[in-house]
Amino acid sequence: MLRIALQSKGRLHDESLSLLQSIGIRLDEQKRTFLSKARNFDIEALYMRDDDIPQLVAAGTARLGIVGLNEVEEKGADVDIAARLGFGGCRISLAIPKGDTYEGLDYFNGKRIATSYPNILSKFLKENRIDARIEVITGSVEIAPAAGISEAIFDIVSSGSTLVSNGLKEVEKVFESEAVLIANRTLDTGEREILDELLFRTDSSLNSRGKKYILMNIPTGSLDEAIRILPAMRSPTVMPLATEGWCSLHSVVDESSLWEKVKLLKAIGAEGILVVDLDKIIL
Ligand code: PRT
Ligand code: ZN
Repeated sequence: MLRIALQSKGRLHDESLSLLQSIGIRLDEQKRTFLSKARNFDIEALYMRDDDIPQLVAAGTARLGIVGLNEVEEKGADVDIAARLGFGGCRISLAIPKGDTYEGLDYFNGKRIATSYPNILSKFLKENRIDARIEVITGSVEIAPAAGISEAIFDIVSSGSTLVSNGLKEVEKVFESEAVLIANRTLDTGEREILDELLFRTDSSLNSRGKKYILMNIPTGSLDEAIRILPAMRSPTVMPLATEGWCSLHSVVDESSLWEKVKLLKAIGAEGILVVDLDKIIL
């Protein structure tokens, strides 16, 4: 039984559970207490505050964990980053009052900077030879300048709207983060096998993000051109239709270029175009 630490509530909770669910691991939501066993996989979930997850995994109390890379870095936890999970994306940035002129890092010399990430910040300041004072506060860092606690802040930014509504502007992006799957460094062979299975399934789920399956009927004469428009993983699947001079073409396409490709395909005679959601891509 491999124990995985998940955030008990908060921004990463729902997506961590839906990722596990999407790879066939069902944790009983109703029975979600401190510890819950998966019904169909050799895993049990331990629900914790995200701050505690890196150390728990480093110490081995949980063998795996899902947490923001920012927490792993801040805690300096000695764990393996087994996979980047593509959700919980954010950055930790330096921000200052929006009316201030900013010409570079020199701005911060002699200033106070409020943050909940003192370790990441002090490393950055040291590397850049900036002499600033770090004011550690947990929560509502964005109000520190207005409250006279500091002149600047170093905090998580996602859309940027929290900064704007507090009269601040982002001036340096210091650390890029997303949710990661972390692993204890001393997994035994059995634990490693479970992790490998998890990674294999996670990959297939992540591979299908932002992709659609597309199929259409196309005049045989336009086939070469259609294949140029739609490069597939190996090559598109082509099947003859009962109607002479026509075939069916199947491929996978990035959602971001879907409509542009549909337009090109229609222009060369594609008909009956179907676009289907993809759940997994197993390479
Ligand atoms: O209770 P627990 O300790 O477990 O949770 P928490 O309150 O410490 O963390 P939580 O749930 O807020 O965030 C968990 C993780 O989500 C973080 O460690 C990041 O890895 C990731 N994440 C992604 C974010 C954001 N986006 C985010 N926008 N964490 C926090 N924010 C906050 C930020 O602190 C700021 O107040 O959102 C605000 C900024 O958002 P924008 O969109 O206005 O820029
Ligand atoms: Zn936290």
